[in-house]
Amino acid sequence: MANRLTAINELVHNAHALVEHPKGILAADESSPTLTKRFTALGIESNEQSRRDWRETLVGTPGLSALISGVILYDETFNQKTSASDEAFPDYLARLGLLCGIKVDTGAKPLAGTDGELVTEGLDNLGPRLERYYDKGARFAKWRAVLRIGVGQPSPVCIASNAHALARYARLCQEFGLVPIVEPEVLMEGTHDLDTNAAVTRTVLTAVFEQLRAFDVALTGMVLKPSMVTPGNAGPAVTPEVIAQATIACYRDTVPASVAGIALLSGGQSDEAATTNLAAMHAMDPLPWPLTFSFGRALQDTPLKVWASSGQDRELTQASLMSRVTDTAGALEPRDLVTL
Ligand code: 5MM
Repeated sequence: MANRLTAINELVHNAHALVEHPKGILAADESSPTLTKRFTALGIESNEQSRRDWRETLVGTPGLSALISGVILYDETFNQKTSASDEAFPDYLARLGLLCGIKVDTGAKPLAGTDGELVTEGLDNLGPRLERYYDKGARFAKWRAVLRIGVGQPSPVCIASNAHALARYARLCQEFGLVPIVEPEVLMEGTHDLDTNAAVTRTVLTAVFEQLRAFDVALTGMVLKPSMVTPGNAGPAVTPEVIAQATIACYRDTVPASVAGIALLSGGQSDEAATTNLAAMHAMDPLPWPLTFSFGRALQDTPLKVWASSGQDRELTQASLMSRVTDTAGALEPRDLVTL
């Protein structure tokens, strides 16, 4: 890095580029076991080549960079070359006008002292890994913490452990020139109601920002990737407007206006629900931060079915992805931010 000022300028520039209207982020960083599960459910064989072909098809979608700012890759893909042009994926993304992201956590593991709760690991040796990723073309990174709602859960120790790890990761990313995407996901599995999720999400985000401040993370050079405030998937259903109000109220109270932006995850919601909820949030302008999407399943599930049912037809699959991306980006209204 030339000096700290140059580094901060680049971070802030890239962080804002990630959430610049009308773009969002494509999360294609499923670990191999997760992608294998998704492939197997649709009868697709999962191996290094088939996973490479799937990711190459997605990112090679013509016109993608008009609506997608960046793509989050998994380490396997990051180190692969494209079959068509024999380019390293980070170089391929750069040529297509897409920022290259990399998932750097090593997964959620059992947290000792809790009743089956999880803490995300990956801090060991993270600095040298980030340096290598930056040198090979990554410009942002992602770390996902998962918090389950249940009786007495998430526990204070689970929240504190994950918030601490997210902040350590974020600070290290910024030291190595990568924009950290900070992802504390409150899972939607369960019978809980909306208010329960709202209370948990509020507590989690408060803890995360306390830790980010403790580590002096530059908020202008990071993107928050939270879950929407919804009832549990087996809980009492509410309208998109109620979800939007609860979500935005929660973020207003906990997310400083100085973050570069918020890029929501879809969390296993249907394509339609994720997009409708995002649109309902945008109807609540003015908002203090750019608000966009960083969806995995809500962008990929439909194209993956097309990929499977069409005998891996590239054009049909890309048309399906482009349709999902267009619908989702269509939920983002160009609006003035709140003037503070
Ligand atoms: C795309 O999947 C990401 C990696 O998941 P695993 O580590 O479980 O394999 C995941 O972090 C994803 O980026 C987020 O969950 C957002 O994706 P969704 O599908 O919730 O929008």
